[in-house]
Amino acid sequence: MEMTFRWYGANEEKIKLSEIRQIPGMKGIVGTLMDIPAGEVWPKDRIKALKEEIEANGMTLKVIESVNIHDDIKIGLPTRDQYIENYKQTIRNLAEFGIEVICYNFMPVFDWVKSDLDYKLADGSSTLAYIAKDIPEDPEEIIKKVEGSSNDFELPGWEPERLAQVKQLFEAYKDVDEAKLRENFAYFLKAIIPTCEEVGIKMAVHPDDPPYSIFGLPRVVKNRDDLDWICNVVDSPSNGITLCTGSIAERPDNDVYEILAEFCKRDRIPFAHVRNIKYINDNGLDFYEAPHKSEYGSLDMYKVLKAMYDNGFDGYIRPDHGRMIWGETGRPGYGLYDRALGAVYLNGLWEALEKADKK
Ligand SMILES: [Mn+2]
Repeated sequence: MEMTFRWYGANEEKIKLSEIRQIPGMKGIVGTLMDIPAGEVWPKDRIKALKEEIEANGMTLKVIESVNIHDDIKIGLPTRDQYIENYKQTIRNLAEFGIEVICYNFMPVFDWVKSDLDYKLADGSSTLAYIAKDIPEDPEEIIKKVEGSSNDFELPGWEPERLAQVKQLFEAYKDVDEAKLRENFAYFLKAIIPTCEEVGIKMAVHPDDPPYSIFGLPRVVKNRDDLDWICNVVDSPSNGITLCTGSIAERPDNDVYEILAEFCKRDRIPFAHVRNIKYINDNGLDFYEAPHKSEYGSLDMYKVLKAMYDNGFDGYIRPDHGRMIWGETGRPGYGLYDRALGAVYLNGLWEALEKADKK
């Protein structure tokens, strides 16, 4: 297990690499080139510069999150083949600089949806929350709402240029149901996985967030059977999962511990996002993102890490979102302090598991 921290790049962040390296046990950065539009090839000189900047701060760059998938691939337009070729070239370019894992998602239009990016907790901190009744029916309203509370940071997967065309985007997806989206997903994986095998990259799909349909959009990465389908459609160690405990558990009927155990055992989890969520309002939908420690949320973090440890997890892990604490302001979910606390706590649980095992 290697602990990592998501960082959006010097031009997109107020958090410095020199600060992240001071988190005890922090080994690597989960990096990205946020300004490169989906569908374009990531230039080698940019990847090289990013890697060197991170290594100069005593950490490694082994995981990229995300290389986004162009909508034409998800919709299945004839133009997809060129975008897939570009994606393959990005895979080759990343492999050349030692990248091992690429996290991505296969969700139409929105990468994630929350109703509230500044949900106040009793201790005075704020966090992200999903309250179903506060999700507007009109997708344009949710865009306004999210952009209005982003503290002027660009949010991952919410590129303003792309979402400015949201009506056209919905129109383009109108004939894409779950069966069609799955077919387009299989087409994409069949095209790129041989390249990944050739250069030693593992693709790791992030579960849908939330893991059910909203705004009438199809969802195909939402539960155990979807993950099983993905692993089987191209049966390769290069075709894996970013197991996000929060996203999977957003459906209480998803057994996150069982899912972790199964897919770790199958060696299909090269990367994990570990966070806690707290179910509220008893409707099976509403939750907020809790501090990582088990007692604050609905997930048992010891059980989460034990399911991973006992089933041979040897990939990269990162604390997922954090609250805003100690007066910090920044990109919602991605402050420094609470994620640092999460990383140290997860490292502590892991050390206990290792030492108990070796007794
Ligand atoms: Mn996640």
